[in-house]
Amino acid sequence: MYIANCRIRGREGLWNVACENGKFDRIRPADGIIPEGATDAKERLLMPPFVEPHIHLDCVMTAGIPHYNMSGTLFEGISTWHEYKTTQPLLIPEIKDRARQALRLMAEHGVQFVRTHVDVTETSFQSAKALLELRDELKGILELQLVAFPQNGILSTVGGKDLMIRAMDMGFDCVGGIPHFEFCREYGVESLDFIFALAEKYDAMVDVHCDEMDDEQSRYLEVLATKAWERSLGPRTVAAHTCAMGSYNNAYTTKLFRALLESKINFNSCPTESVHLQGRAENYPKRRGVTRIRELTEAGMNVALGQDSIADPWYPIGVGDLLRVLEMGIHIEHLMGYKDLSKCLDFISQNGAKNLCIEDVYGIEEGKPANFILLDGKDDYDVVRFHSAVVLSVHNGEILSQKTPATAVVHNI
Ligand code: 17E
Ligand code: FE2
Repeated sequence: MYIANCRIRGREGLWNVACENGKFDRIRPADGIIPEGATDAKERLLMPPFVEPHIHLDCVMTAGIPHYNMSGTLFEGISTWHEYKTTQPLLIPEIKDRARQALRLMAEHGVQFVRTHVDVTETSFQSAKALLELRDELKGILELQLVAFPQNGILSTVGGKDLMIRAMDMGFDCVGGIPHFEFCREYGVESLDFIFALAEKYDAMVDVHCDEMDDEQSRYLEVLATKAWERSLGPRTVAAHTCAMGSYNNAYTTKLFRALLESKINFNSCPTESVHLQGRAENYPKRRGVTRIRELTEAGMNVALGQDSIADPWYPIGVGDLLRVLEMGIHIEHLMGYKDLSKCLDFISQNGAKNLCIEDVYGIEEGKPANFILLDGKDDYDVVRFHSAVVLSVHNGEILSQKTPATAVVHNI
C-alpha cells in the first residue's frame, strides 16, 4: 500500500507513505509526482487511528429493553441494565452481534483500538465469554482490551470478589471497579485494595469507574491515586469519569493534584455521557458533571475522551463517532482557544493510546505496524470544525474501512 501526497499530523510538509508486510516501510517527503500504483491523498491528513478508551460493549444497542431510562440518571441506568440482564435471554451470538454492530460504527469513524468494560456481575458470564471470543476473533483486525467491571460492586455483591477472580482467570486485560457505588466508604476503599492486589497478581492493568457522581464528598480518586503510587502502577492505571472532581472545591483540588501528579495515573472522561447523566439532582444553576479535563491537561496529566455508551440504558444515542464526543468535551471544558483547537485530536488519539499502554504499536514511524487513518481535512482545527470523514482506515496494512465524503449541491446563493 502506498499513500502519496498526504499531510502527517505533527509534521511539516507533504509526505509519501509506503507500507509493506503490515508495517510502515518508507515515509518520505513528497516530490509532487504520484508514483505508479499509489493512492493520491490530495493533501489530506494522515494520523494514527482514533482510540476508544472507554465503552461498555456488552450493553450497546439495548436501549428501550425492557424499558427506557426515564429519569436519565446513572442509577436508573444501572437498575435498568440489571432488569435487562435478569429478564432477557443472554445468548453469546446475540451479545457478539450487538458488539459487532457498535464496532462497525466505530471502525467507520476511525477507531482501531478499543477498551471495553464487561459487567462480570452478570453472573451467567455470557457477556464475559462473548467478549473474550470477540477479542480473539478480531485480533489483528481491530484490537479489543477487556476490563472486568463489577457493575453491582465488588463487596456489595454476594461473591463479588470471586466473580472478579473468575474473569481474570479467563484472561481479562484489566481490573475494573466502582467504589462510589459500593454500600459504604469502607467497602469502596477495600474494593480498591482488592483491585490493586488482583492487578499485581495477574500482571493486569487497572481501569476504575471512579467518583461517577456529583457528590463532592465522593473522594475515591485520592485513594486510587495513592494505591497506584504505592505500587508504582500509575502508568498502567486509569481513573474513569471522576465526575465529582467537577464539584470539588479548589482548595481540596489543589492538594489532590499533588497526589495525582506523583501517582502518574491516567484519566478518562466521557463528556457526552456525563453531561447527560449528571446534574440530575440539581436545581438551577446546574453543574456539568464533567471532570476537570482542562486543568488536568494543563497540569501535564493524560486525559483521553471516550463514548461510554451507544444506545444503552445510560445513554440513548451515539454512532461510534469520537469527533462528536470531542466536540462536546471542548465546549464544556472551554478548550476552544486557537492553541487548544490546534491539538485537540490528542484527546481521541495519542492520549487514548497512553491509557491503553499500546504506544509500541501506535504512531506513524517506519518499522511500526501500519495503523493509520486518513481524514478529509488538513489539520486538527479543520477536522473538528468540519467534522471530517475518515476516508480510509488501515490496520496492520489492511483496509478496515473506507468512506466517500458526502458532497452537497447548493443552489441560488
Ligand atoms: N455503568 C456505569 O456504572 N456507568 C456508566 N456510565 C455506564 C455503565 C455506561
Ligand atoms: Fe463507563
